[in-house]
Amino acid sequence: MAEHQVDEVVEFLAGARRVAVLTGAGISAESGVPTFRGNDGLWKQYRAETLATPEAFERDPVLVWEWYDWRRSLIAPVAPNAGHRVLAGWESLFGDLAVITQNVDGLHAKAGSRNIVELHGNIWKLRCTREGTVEENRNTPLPRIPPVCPNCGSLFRPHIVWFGESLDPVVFDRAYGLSEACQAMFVIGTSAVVQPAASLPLAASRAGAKIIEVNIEPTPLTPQADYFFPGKAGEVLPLLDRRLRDRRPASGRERPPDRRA
Ligand code: BV8
Repeated sequence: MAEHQVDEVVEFLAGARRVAVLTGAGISAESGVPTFRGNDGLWKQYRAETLATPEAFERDPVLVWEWYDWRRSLIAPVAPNAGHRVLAGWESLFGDLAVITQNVDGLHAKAGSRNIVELHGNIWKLRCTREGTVEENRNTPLPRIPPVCPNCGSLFRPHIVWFGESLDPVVFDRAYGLSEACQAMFVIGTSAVVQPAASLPLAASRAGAKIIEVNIEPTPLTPQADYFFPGKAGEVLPLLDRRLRDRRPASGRERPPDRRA
């Protein structure tokens, strides 16, 4: 990582208070969770985009549930990694930090983050396809596939946003508001392809925020990022964290001039 870039970012963040972090599957890769587009993203030769759709569920709910049950059994035993833990610690360091995640694995919460926006839902939540009621269920494996609603006997579906489905407008509006209000946005471990999540860094940049991207390889967003740190999230974030803590007291007592004062 270019030392002068680290210095600049640490200097800028030393006085920043409102920080947003957009994460994708890459931040969970070092915990052993398969990414979507990486070579490990396949299940029984199916691509995620073909299984994570209402059409696939309509066609074969057992197949789709077998896939989610496989992912749940994979995610249940894994622990958050250093990348997740640094972000959890930054909630007190910055005073006003929000994690906006595309991940459904729940690892940010498991690491201790509290201010989380789950754009695409959560794999530990089931929703009744008839009543719309949502319940938490952490059974792995699921005792019955497909799981059904104990109240009305209708199919449960994962409480997850599938391709072709709109995000919950309340959730997306919150994410958009945080993106427009932040002074800096970290974009970590995402291929920055899936919409509308990939539009959030552009909204933040348009509103004057610094975009700091962390990824093992460049993405379509990299040309618009102010800083690009090539590397694994679980290695880059602890390094930035150490430098930041050397430079600044906890929870932003030092305030920079607010550009929207
Ligand atoms: C919608 C839940 C209204 C499911 C998910 C405009 C143009 C083109 C297409 C569209 C468009 N608008 C809408 C669409 C359609 C679609 C879309 O964007 N398609 C893509 C494929 C082009 N969007 C939708 O359908 C959205 N709904 O827009 O509704 C509408 C509908 C139709 C048409 C118009 C409007 C709903 C999208 C949400 C779908 N659900 N997840 C589940 O999990 O089961 S999306 C899912 O895929 C993830 O949540 C995530 O968002 C995405 C995967 O991306 P990443 O997380 O970035 O993961 P990926 O594997 O791709 O990349 C990992 C990255 O990490 C890589 O860059 C890698 O280099 C890096 N990395 C790896 N290891 C590390 C690392 N980085 C750092 N450290 C490491 N160790």
